[in-house]
Amino acid sequence: MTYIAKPRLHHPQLLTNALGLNHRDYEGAVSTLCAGCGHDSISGAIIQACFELSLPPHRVAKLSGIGCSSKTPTYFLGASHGFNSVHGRMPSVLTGANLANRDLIYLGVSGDGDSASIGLGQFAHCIRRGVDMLYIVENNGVYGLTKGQFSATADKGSKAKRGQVNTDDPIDLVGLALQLGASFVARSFSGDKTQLVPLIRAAIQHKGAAFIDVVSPCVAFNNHAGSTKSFDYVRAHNETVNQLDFMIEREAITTDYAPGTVETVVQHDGSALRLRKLAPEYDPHDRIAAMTYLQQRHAAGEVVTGLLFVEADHGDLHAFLDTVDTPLNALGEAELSPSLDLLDRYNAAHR
Ligand SMILES: Cc1ncc(C[n+]2csc(CCOP(=O)(O)OP(=O)(O)O)c2C)c(N)n1
Ligand code: SF4
Ligand SMILES: [Mg+2]
Repeated sequence: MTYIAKPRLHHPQLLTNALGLNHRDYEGAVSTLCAGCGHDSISGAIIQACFELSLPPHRVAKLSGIGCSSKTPTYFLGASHGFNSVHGRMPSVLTGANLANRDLIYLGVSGDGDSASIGLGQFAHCIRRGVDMLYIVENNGVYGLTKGQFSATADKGSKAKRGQVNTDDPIDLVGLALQLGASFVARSFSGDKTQLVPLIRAAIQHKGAAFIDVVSPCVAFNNHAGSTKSFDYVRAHNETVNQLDFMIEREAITTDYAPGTVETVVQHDGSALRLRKLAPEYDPHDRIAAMTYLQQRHAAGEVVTGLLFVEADHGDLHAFLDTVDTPLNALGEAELSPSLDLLDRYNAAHR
């Protein structure tokens, strides 16, 4: 239960990271989600990624909307800043927080209903503005919290638990994120932590709008035959275009790969993405080709996963607005109040 804190006791020899913290230091309260819910696996992947990156928990701000998915920030990073906003409104709250304090690491957690239905406009503007964040959608194709109605990401022709057929075309948030200018776009599966953890690590280190759509089966309402968001369907139709290894600057690149199958992408902070190409024709630097490829594979019933697009030096909202390096919330009266002389000269320049 959310109100029951986890006992602080742990094995004295738990692995510690560069900050001397162990895995438990990145956990949150006990989850109240259904046993087997994909969202809990994503929380586990976030905990693992933040532990491996040695992130100081107090430097992270986690924000969400409303839904089972949006409840999950309570279950990880218990020592971080958290804000559970209104349904579909997480992106504007996150944008405001990021503008006020550019020094925190922003993690937006949302659901397919939260982002593709009521919050679609908010999602779109946050992505196109290039807010520096990792935006995760835990995508189960239904409104889990309100008992399993189809959401806007449910595939046309897919079946609800009681047999109704969805007649609407789906919204593909990955396709939208690509079209709207996100500079890091990936899709993964809650049942594949080997793929998901490095993607989360790389996306957190990425400067700019990073988006990961994680297919995350709802075991209560959308895990039956006829669903395209079930564990069985995704396992059978997963087409992984590449496999990612992610190294922060201080880590040595140790993995050996056959030449020609691997590409290294260096990000602005010196961290390196090593991409092992599984679909040699797939180019994660070509935004338009990526959109075409995704649509073609979707039409064939495949779920394309991996790092789908990356532009390491795209920049972020603060770069576009040319804001000062000091977080706005740390500016004092002296910086915020121009002298009379400066004000006169500024006004004169506009006459
Ligand atoms: C303004 C408003 N409208 C409707 C609701 C009811 N509501 C709560 S959660 C939800 C859908 C959540 O779906 P999703 O974001 O996919 O999360 P999931 O539970 O599937 O993880 C809805 C419609 C609400 N809380 N607020
Ligand atoms: S209703 Fe579905 S999404 Fe919500 S906790 Fe249960 S399995 Fe997860
Ligand atoms: Mg949902």
